[in-house]
This record gives sequence, C-alpha cells and structure tokens, in this order.
Amino acid sequence: MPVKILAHGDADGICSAALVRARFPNAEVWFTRPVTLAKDLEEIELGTTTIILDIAISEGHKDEIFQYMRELAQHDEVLYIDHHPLPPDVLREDVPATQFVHMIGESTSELTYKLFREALPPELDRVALWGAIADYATETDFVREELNKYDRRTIYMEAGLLSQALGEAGGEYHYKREVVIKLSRGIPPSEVPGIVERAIKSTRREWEIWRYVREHVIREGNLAIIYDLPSGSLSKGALYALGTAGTDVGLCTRRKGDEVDISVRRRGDVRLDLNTILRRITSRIGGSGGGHEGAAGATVPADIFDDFLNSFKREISPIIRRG
Ligand SMILES: [Mn+2]
Repeated sequence: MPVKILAHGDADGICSAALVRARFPNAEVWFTRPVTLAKDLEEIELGTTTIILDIAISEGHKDEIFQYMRELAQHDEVLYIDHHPLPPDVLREDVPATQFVHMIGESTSELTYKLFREALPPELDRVALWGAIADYATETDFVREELNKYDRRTIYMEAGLLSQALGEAGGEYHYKREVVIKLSRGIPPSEVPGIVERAIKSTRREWEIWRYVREHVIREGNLAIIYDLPSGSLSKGALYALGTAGTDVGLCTRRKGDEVDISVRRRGDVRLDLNTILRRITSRIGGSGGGHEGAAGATVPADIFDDFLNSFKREISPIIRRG
C-alpha cells in the first residue's frame, strides 16, 4: 500500500514527517502549505494512505481540501495530525479524514510521536522534543517529562541547529527530504550533513535582521512595524520589532509583486488571538491569513494593505494583559 506524507516544511513539520517515516519507511515525503494543500491532495492517486502533518486548514480552500480528502478517504486511510486552530465555522467532525488528531497547544511532532509511540524506537522521543521546541510548544506534560531523560541544554542546542538551518533552507525540498530521512533513523541534527553550517549562516543573518530592525522600527502606539524588510525571515522581523520597541505586538512586511506578505507576533503574556484577527480581516477585505494565537501571517493584495493595517490596529487596541 503506497503511503504519502504531506508535511509543512518547517522544523515541526519535518520532525513530524521523520516520526511517520520511522513508522512507514517506504513513505514518500512531500512538502506543502495551507494554500497548496488542495492542489497536492488532488494529485494523490486513490488507494494511497495519505498522512497530512502540521498544515492549517485554510478558510478560503477548505471546501476543495475537504472534497479531495473525502475522495481519498473512501478508498484508503487519511490521517490528519495538526495543532493549528480550525477556521471558525469548522467543527472537528467536519474534517473528512479517517483519523483526525487535533490539539491546540501541543506541537504536531508531540501529537505524532504519541500516536505512533508503540511502533517507534524510544530514542525518537528526541525528534518529538526538537519539533516541539522549534514551535515553542514546550509547556506540555509530555515535553516536561521527556526533557528529564536528557540534558535540556543539549536538546535545545540540537533543536536550535535544526530550526535555524531549516529557516535558511526555504524551498529546498530535496534537502529537507534528506533531513527527514536522517532524523527518522535517529541521527541528531548536529550529525546531519550541512545542518551546522546552515544554522551558523542563518543565525548570523538573523543578527543582521535584529540590527536592521533596531534602526528601522516604527512605533505606532502599542504596535511596532517594520515595512519592507529587505531580506530574511518576516517572523523574526516581527518578533524583533516588538522586542526592540517594547510594544505588545510586532508586524513585519515585504512587498512581493502585487502582494504584501505580513507576519505578526505578540508578547507571550498578551491576551490577543492573532490567528482569529488575521482570518477575520482577510476574509472581510481580501487575501488570506491565519496561524497560531501568538504567531500568525497574511498575504494581501498591495492595494488593500492600508485597509488591512488600519483594521489590524483597531483589532489590537486596547490590549488586556494576562494575570
Ligand atoms: Mn507546527
């Protein structure tokens, strides 16, 4: 029976894929994103076991996604493991997978590891930890318990190497597939060819972003903005914007042709659901957006960016602190 994995290309997605591949060593690994999931599902032959990992269900694509998923599920297993919030009008039972493992607050790597635990070599618990740390999803009983088995500094170092290296790898899917295979065999990131060099390079670039943000950040009330970050990761730009400006929320943009890519981050102790805010604004004015409560992104047509920003500013004020 052919098995196909469709995973997100970030460290959590890659660790999840490695855990699944340790269970199904012949599985093919593909990388996808919320806006391309429907198209990728359409290409899968009926009779394939399909495993979707760490891909949010996109509001604008959900009907198509569910249609293809339903067709695949009539012929074989469709397993969907994820931790992103569902679109507001979708219930768990609406997702036509044969098995839907969904929990907010735990990384997809943790969910995947726990699902296949019995069938996996116990040392792959480290892969689950690396995925969880990379997604900042460490406040769980599982992570606390598993960290006790190792030296957490070493585990964090490996997780840091992996997520920094993958941040740099972008669309290099061939390389990412190699990383999945190595991790699935119990090889730690520090021993995967190219990881250390890539991680160092991307960390140096990250400090350049940090210095750029310190000089260019614009503070508007409780929002710190970086317009048009010339290069590097928008999410790091948004994170360092709020960090250097001392605001509750950071936003970073980059123009890409007729569209603007936007990343937003908030302080951990701020009670604000960025996923819901971005989904609401984009479903009203155009574009697409979503993610997690504390970390989300959107892409909008350039001519409505000002509307987007005004709506966003209204949505985030006033902010109520937790506790
Ligand atoms: Mn994730």
